[in-house]
Amino acid sequence: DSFEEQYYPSTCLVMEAGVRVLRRKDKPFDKVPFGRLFPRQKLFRNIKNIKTCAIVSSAGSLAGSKLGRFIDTHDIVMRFNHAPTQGHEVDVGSKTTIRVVNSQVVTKPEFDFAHAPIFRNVTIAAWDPGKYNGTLEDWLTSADYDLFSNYEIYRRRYPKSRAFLIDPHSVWRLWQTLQMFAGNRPISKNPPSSGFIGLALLLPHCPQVDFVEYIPSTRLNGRCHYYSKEMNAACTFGSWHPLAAEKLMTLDMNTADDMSVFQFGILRIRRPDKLLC
Ligand code: NCC
Repeated sequence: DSFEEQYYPSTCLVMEAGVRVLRRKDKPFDKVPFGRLFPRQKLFRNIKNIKTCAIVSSAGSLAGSKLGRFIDTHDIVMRFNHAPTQGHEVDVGSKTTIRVVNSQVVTKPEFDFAHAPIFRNVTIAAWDPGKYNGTLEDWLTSADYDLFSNYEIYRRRYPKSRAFLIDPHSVWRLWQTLQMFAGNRPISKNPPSSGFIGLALLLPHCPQVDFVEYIPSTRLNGRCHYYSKEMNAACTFGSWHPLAAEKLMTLDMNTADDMSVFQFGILRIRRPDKLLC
């Protein structure tokens, strides 16, 4: 077989993982009180008008990037967990459309998920991996962090909010996609990071995604986050999440040139044509 015939685009693989949010009709949530609180709306408004999206990683090397204005030009801006914009606008912008948050952030008191202004007036997509091969019934009692109670509090408090839960099965399908891409190198049996989950969630809704400072640029400074002084290279290269595999696969999807990726810190990923996949 020629290389041409064997090659199947990574973007197609990621789209096929089908990372999705849970809906009211999904069993067993149709019978669970907080399941009736899932928003009826679509994840994104006016999807036909969405042309460009930015995903802002929380990497330390965003500090000093001055990418804020560029980030804010996108129709949709995705951020993660409690990553702030206030005080960092020049580097990371000020617009936020959606936050992908892990279940620790929903649960741990220090993040104050149900009250903190940072989680208001933005779309929320919360995730928790549960057990690999677990059923959704199992997940209700065996989530890594019991995100359901705070989710329910949040939804009751803000009934007009757009807060969704990500289907944990789709998170593990994404993990399988990563393992497929990595071939015979075993990746860690932990879920992908919020960054990669966010990319897979967003790509089907967006023709062009600019992922900022996910592949580390030459600004790489050893800091974990742009918003804290903590030094930890594992945040960038991975220890618990299969982060290196995620980043290799994402680099495989990139269409921007090296100047853009490694000097500016911007990867560009185009949604594949349906005929291609
Ligand atoms: O650090 P975190 O991630 O919130 O970062 C969000 C996403 O940005 C990308 N990233 C981050 C730092 C860095 N140097 N390089 C990067 O590429 C990653 O894609 C990452 O997903 C998470 O994925 O949810 C994570 O959350 C934190 C933590 O729970 C929250 O920040 C709340 O404090 C996890 N850290 C710990 O549990 C200690 C982290 O492993 C994953």
